[in-house]
Amino acid sequence: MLERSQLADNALQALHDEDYDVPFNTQSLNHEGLIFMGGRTSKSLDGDWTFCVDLLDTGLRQKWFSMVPELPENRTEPWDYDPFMGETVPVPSNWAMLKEKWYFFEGSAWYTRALDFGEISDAKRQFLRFGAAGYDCKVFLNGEFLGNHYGASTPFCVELTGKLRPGRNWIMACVNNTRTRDRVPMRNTDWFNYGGLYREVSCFETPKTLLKDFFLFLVPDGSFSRICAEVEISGAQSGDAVLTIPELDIEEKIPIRDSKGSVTLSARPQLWSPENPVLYDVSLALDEDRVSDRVGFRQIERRGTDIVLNGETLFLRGISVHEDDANSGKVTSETDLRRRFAHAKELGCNYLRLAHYPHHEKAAELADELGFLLWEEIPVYWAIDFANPGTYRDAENQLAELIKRDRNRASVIIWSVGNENPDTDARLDFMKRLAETARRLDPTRLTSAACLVNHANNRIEDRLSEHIDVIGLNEYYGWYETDFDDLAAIGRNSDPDRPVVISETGADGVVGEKGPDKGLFSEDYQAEVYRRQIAALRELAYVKGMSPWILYDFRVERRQNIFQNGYNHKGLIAADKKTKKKAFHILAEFYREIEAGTGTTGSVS
Ligand code: GCB
Repeated sequence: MLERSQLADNALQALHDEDYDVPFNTQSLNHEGLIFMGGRTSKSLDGDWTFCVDLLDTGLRQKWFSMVPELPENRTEPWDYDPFMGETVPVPSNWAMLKEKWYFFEGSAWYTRALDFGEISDAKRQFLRFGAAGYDCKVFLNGEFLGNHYGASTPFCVELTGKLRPGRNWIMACVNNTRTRDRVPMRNTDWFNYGGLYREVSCFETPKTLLKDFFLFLVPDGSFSRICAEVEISGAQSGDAVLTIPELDIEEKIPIRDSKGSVTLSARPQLWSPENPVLYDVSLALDEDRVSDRVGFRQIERRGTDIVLNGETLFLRGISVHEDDANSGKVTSETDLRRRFAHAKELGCNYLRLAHYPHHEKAAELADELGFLLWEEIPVYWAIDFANPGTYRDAENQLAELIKRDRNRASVIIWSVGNENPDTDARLDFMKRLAETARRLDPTRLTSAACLVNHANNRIEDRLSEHIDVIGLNEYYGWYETDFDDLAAIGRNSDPDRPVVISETGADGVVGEKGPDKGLFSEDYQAEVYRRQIAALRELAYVKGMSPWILYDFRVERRQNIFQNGYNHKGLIAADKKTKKKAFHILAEFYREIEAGTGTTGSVS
């Protein structure tokens, strides 16, 4: 049967064209369009959006986005979907958490909502901002395709200027979470593939000329006495921006040429640290536009095998954490974040690894306020199509979006460019370039990657090491690797010239009746692995921190044995985010010792 839809260019094409999606993959919504948001007023577009899962991509084939509202009785053709009525879902949300029949759904889903504007001023620009959409998000306004964004965990902006009409407008977003070879991550991950508009969506207006990017930092020259501001504007080539930091008596003009400007100033701010997380109110103005932020100043560097904060060596007492919740999936609330930091504090942490993708932007804001150091990461995870230039472009864009989003956060000390990737030539080139990009966009932080042990040689040996500042090492002695003696052998055989942090180690431990009394998956077994790991690691002088795997149990499709039931149980706290396991207390005790200066790592250097 042929379709009669006038909405498709021609009815046959809608059925027979297998390149129907090609025009919608421009990836034109990327870091270049990201706008600095601090202090801007925006209108929330959270709440109910009409929603439909679309396994066969019928919406793109039939061009659902070009439909206009029409009463059912007035329609002249049978619509296969009506974006303007019917089922709604709340935004932000992950569809997997809303209905059982959507739990494992992977494909496209359509979100639609009205956007009402009164008068539209010619003197203003209008934008949408999506906090994150997993994974590909195609955006339409009143039937027009405005671009798509790749990457499930970073924000993007869509310019609406000149396209809005007074009164009612319709936004549609087609969000697709299909796992494909070219994406970042690829097809196989040890976390749940949550799809949807799962972070906040908003719209905002700016003057014609706007402050697009604002990076403020303590110049990392060891003097702790110079602050640098870098600014980028949009809508004009030149102008004068004004930087104000009242508590430091700074009010300074930044001349803009070719849309960019920078200034370096003498200043002696109090230094930010986990013990003294002091933040300064800063603002930046350019003609009509004004943004603000709360910024901490501190210097992080590596010296030999040391990590040095504000001139003092540091041990990173950390824990890894996923963005995952038994009820809300990847949707993160401030309550959830505050609970996470409270648990980390109880554990004695000064550091968190936000694995394995950019977490909600509020996480780093709170870490700034509460005094935690952060490792932030992009999902260059396990197998990636390292030889594919399109995949590189996607990974680099995710990195750039993360850095532009968070580089005013004093808490963030490490940009990580990947996790457990095979040591091939293509991977080396790919990740080396990512590390260079991180340094180019932000010369004030350390780079890292979570590397694997070379089991053949029992050594820390990864060709990427010389291109990053900190070697992250994932090792699972006591769990995937049985012989703990090998961990000591790695200690003896390795001679890294830069700091090593144990970016992961751990074991599953299932709490309560569901877990076994002894052996693998028991709480006791997990606790014993922690005891033995701590005993081995405290001997390694070049280990300058650790972030064991992981704070909370988390949902994952690939773990299906009778103890796992769709969860990774390596949490020190169960998925209820309440029940602490025995291993929690063992790690807490070690961190207390380290903090008191009696448990620092030791004899092998
Ligand atoms: C790893 C991965 C992490 C997994 C963990 C595990 O090495 O980096 O994503 O969840 O091991 O539990 O196996």
